[in-house]
Amino acid sequence: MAFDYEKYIRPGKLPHIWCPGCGHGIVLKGLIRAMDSLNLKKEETAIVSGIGCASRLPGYVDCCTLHTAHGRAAAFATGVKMARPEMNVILVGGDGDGTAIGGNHFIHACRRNIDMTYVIMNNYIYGMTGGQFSPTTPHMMKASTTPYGNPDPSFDIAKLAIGAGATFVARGTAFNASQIDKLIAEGIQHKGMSVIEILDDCPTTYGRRNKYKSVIEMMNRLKEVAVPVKAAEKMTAEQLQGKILTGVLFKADRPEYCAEYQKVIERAKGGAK
Ligand SMILES: Cc1ncc(C[n+]2csc(CCOP(=O)(O)OP(=O)(O)O)c2C)c(N)n1
Ligand code: SF4
Repeated sequence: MAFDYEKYIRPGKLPHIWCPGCGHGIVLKGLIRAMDSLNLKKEETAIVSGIGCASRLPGYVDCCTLHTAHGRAAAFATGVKMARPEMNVILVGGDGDGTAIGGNHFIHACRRNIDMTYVIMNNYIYGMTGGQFSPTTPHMMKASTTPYGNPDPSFDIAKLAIGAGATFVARGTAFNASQIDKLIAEGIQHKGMSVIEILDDCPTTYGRRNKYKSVIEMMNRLKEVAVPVKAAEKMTAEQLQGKILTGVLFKADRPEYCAEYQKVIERAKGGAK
């Protein structure tokens, strides 16, 4: 039987805003399948976002949702989790929202290892505002603000998250849709800060400008560059040149923030110094 997405969708919010071929819809469906596979209760699940095309995602999902200010998803989500630690807190947003204006909130949520799951849709661009370059725009690729090519080196979101202290870090692509739900579900089950980067595409402001002829061509690029971590172990440095690792990239055990905070509350109640 076909999967019933409708039970998780707010019909009144449709049609969605995304362009044909935008990868964000693939991520929305992956997130819904992940929620369903874990049997998450709608009233115990909060999806929090900032601003951008990717950040419109929570509006379509029938659970507790917060659409906040640009870059501030991690700050609002931290508040939700601290006030209601029993809730499943999922953040969603774009590379611009999460690693440019929201970069500071992102690294500190990772540092605290607070039990939340951050799904970052990396389409290399500020899609909503017309395609300005972001911290993940690849070197020398074009954006509206770098019409002759982007001279900046780009962030590796997964490495940034690991370096900042996240204890579950994974990467998938919009091409491999069936992997997205599994990575998100594993991230939600992990106790601590989980970051799942999904490479997806903005054909409208990035694809056209960089001379991709079609969405299919962009999808094929994702297919070609992605290498599962297990397969990468058997490849040489030369073979891995220009490839992007996918799957679970990092997993560690470290004290979780809400639990640590609770200990401080208990100590304060007991009058301990
Ligand atoms: C404080 C503030 N600055 C700038 C903006 C304009 N703005 C809206 S969305 C956006 C970029 C979103 O890019 P990204 O997070 O990568 O998501 P995408 O649209 O590509 O999915 C910007 C700069 C804003 N809304 N608020
Ligand atoms: S502008 Fe780009 S990111 Fe925004 S909906 Fe269109 S394709 Fe998606």
